[in-house]
Amino acid sequence: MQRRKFVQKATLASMTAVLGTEIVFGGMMPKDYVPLGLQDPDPFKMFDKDKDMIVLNDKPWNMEAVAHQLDDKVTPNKYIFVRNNGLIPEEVDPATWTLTIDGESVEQKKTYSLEELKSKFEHHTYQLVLECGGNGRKEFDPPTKGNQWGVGAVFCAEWTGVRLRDVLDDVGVKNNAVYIGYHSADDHLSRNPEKEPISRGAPMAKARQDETLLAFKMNGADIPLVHGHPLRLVAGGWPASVSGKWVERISVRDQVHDGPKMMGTSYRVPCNPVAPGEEVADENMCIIESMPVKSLITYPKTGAMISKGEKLGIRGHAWAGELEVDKVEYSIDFGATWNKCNLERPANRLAWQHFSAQVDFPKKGYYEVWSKATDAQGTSQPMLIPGWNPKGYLNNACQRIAVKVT
Ligand SMILES: Nc1nc2c(c(=O)[nH]1)N[C@H]1C(S)=C(S)[C@@H](COP(=O)(O)O)O[C@H]1N2
Ligand SMILES: [Mo]
Repeated sequence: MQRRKFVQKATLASMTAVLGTEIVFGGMMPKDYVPLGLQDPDPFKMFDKDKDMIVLNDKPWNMEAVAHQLDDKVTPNKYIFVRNNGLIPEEVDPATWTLTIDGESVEQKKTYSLEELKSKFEHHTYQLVLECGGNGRKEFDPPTKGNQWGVGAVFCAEWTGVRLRDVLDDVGVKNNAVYIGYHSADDHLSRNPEKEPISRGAPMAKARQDETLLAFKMNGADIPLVHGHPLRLVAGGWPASVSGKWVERISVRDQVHDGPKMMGTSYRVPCNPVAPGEEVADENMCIIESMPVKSLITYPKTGAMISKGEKLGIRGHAWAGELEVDKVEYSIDFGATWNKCNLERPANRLAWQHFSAQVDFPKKGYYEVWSKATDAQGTSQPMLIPGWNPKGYLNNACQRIAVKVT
């Protein structure tokens, strides 16, 4: 959130809330005055995040988790990465929030209050993996522009809401519908009200899946503001950019949605592999749909030390976009040989799956433990970096932790 704008619009009560104490002579403050105590925003406090999360950018706010913070089966808010393309909305009132369904392919446009959405349609709860398309970007060479995400722009939370499909059916969608696109309440960085920071979407088949929700709860509580309160589109297994936060309007389109971040190199990759650094013609770029198979060792933290003769228990999660993960293996010899991990079934479709193994080390010294998942179609993670692309998307390389046996 842009602190200055927040302060200018904020009431004394909300400033008091952020400061955690009363501004004693608050009524005497000049108009538009920014109290010193609010000039240096603490993103960890502001977003309720663990102080070991990594801040990648403050305009807009972007922060990610480190691998071992993602150890929980369902990710708690304090470890959930933050990705914003614009400015977090400041005035969000669930009591007056509405969602409009419009577009070329609706019978007629229709607006619902949040209360109507909640009372009219059945509620559903799913654990869903949301991973930024650019997660892992920092490993690409030559480097690509954008937030230099490590491995922590991913999480699996439990979302509760109504099915987008049920709402679309209530509105009435024409046969020529091909795509939905979301429109949200966040402002463009330029503050130009005519511009949207991001407006993406998905084909009708994805929009109509059981698990595609208009969510109003995350992990059993109101969605935190930074993650889309009071209403968020969630579409697990696809780049998290499809999951529009603060959604106010969904357009049912008779063509592929053409909002900001749908075109050019945004969330698109070469349809066929290219050489690193190569320029790719627009017509040879394809929109990212299902995310690729991936795994993450979340315990122990890299740099673990154990004594010779001890076994090391490792664990983590694996996910594969629209697909289930079939197996996870680990290697301690830089990928020369692999051993199978125990792998649990997902809590529901599009949730991540938990793996674990007991690892034996032959002698004292330095090791790396690598994990590799394989999806239900037999596709595995690449050991090192996958195909280069202009914006550094879809890095699903095997993750590694260092271990010292003493
Ligand atoms: N309205 C809106 N929705 C958005 C974004 C945004 O900037 N504005 N960012 C998208 C991107 S690129 C990602 S990766 C996810 C991040 O979700 P999170 O901040 O809850 O982790 O939100 C998506 N939805
Ligand atoms: Mo993203």
